[in-house]
Order: sequence, then structure tokens, then C-alpha cells
Amino acid sequence: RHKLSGPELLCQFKEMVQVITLTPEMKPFAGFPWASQLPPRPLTLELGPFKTCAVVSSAGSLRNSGLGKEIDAHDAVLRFNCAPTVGFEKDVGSKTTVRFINSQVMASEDHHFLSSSLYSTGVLVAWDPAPYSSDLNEWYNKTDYPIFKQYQRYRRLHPQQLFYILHPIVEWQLWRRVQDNMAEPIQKNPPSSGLLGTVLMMSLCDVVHVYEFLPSRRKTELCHYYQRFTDAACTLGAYHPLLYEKNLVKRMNQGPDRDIYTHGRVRLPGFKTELQ
Ligand code: NCC
Repeated sequence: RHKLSGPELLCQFKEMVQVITLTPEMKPFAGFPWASQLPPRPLTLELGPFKTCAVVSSAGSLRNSGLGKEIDAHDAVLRFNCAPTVGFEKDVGSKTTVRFINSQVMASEDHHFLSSSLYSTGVLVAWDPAPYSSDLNEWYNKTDYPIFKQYQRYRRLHPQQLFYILHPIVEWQLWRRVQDNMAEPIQKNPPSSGLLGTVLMMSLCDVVHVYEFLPSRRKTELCHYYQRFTDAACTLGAYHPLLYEKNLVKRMNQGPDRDIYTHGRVRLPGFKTELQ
């Protein structure tokens, strides 16, 4: 089978992965009293378009990167889960336009999702590893973590903040792209928040810069820039097919290889941008 070039791969992603969020009229949600808590307009109509965007991975190698100013200079910045900015501004900046969170963060006691001010900046987008079929009914009855219960609670406490739930079809469309472009079978678990968030920004921005998803010369076993915890699986993956995701992003990169080494920086065109 023919191995796709970077531009071919970008084209495929653009055609085959649609970033869809839940809206109140979707079944089975339409029948639930809380459906009106879901934003009426899809995310891609509400946010952007932005010229230049940053996706900030949570990797330990962001430590001492000094990338904060560069990251904040983008029109929009996406961050993940419980990754903080306070105290780390020099390395990761302070702007948060979108916070992309998994359902584990919403549900686990240690993250204080309902009460911590960490989550009150920017637009929230949540996702949950759904069963492979991505049938909404099946997922609703079998979420990995109680995403819907927590969503309703959070919305009642913070009714003014925009808060989306990603349609699980996005996970599996993206997973399919990863699998179809790899020679060997990969684990049937959704891609990491890193790749999902990157694709989300590609649908909102002309250019997306992803920081420390592909590790720079600062590569470390430190899992997160904000925690004293080391595990190489954070960078290489265990549950998520992370290494494969990174291989694809490397192939799609339109910036110089040198930027990866020095800045951990990758440059991807947005889906609306014409490819040469
Ligand atoms: O670690 P996590 O991700 O929050 O990181 C966000 C994204 O950054 C990229 N990353 C992170 C660390 C690292 N050393 N290298 C990286 O490339 C990855 O793309 C990652 O997705 C997740 O994907 O949602 C994940 O969430 C954590 C955890 O749930 C949250 O941090 C909350 O504590 C998962 N860890 C566990 O379940 C223990 C992690 O596997 C994936």
C-alpha cells in the first residue's frame, strides 16, 4: 500500500475527520430536560476563525522552554485537562482560549472540577472514550466516566461559560486515520487528547502550532511540566496510540525539523487553508 505524503495525509484528515459537538436537538439528548444546557450552535460556528493558534501539550519537556511569550502571541491557545498556567507563565504562557478535558478529569475527586478556578477560563470542550460504534445511545448508557452527570452539575454552577461535549464520532474517525496510515494494528482505544485537540484547532485556525507534542531536545521522563511524576509512557503512550499519533503529526509537519528539536514546535495548516 502507498504511504501517504504529508500533504496527502493533511488532505485525508480534512476530508475524513469532522469536528462535531453535541447540540440540543441530537438524539437521544433531544428528549432530556437538560438538553437545553448544551450550546445551541456547534463549536465551529461559535469560535474563530483564528489566524494563528497554539496547542500546548502538557509534556514535562515544556519546563525551562521559555516558550511562554511565543505561545501567548497566538490568537487562540488550547490547553489540556488540569494543566495550569499560574506559576508556569514563562514556559507555557498565560492565555487560555480553549481547555480540552477528558471525562476522567471531570469525574475524579482529585481534580476538583466543579470548584477549582482552573477550569473557569476559556471555552471548555469535554470528551469521553466512547464504545467503538460511536452510537450516541450506546455511549450514553455506557460512558467511561460520568461525563453527563458532571456536565449538568458544572453548567448549573457556571451557566455563562461556553462548554461543549465532543461527538464521539470524532474519536473514531481520527482513530481510523491513524490505523489506516500505519502498517501494524494499533490498540483500539481513542487517540489522546493531544491529537483530538490539535484536530479541533485545525478546524478553527489558519495555522496551528503544536508545542512539545513531538519532543524537543528537552525531552524528559517527567510526565507533565506541572508535576513531579516521571513515566516514559506519558510521552510514548500506553492506553492511547500516542506514538502512532506522533508519527502522523511528524509527517504532516510543515515547519522545519530544526524547530522540533529546538522548540518542540510543529506547524500544521488549518483545514480551510489551501494546500500547495
Ligand atoms: O497527560 P495528559 O493526557 O493530560 O496530557 C495532555 C496531552 O499532552 C500530550 N502529552 C502529555 C505528556 C507528555 N509527556 N507527552 C505528551 O505528548 C498527550 O497528547 C496528551 O494527550 C489525555 O490524553 O487526556 C491524558 O490525560 C491523562 C489524565 O487523565 C489527565 O492528565 C488528568 O489527570 C491520562 N493519564 C492517566 O490516565 C493516568 C493520560 O494517559 C492522557
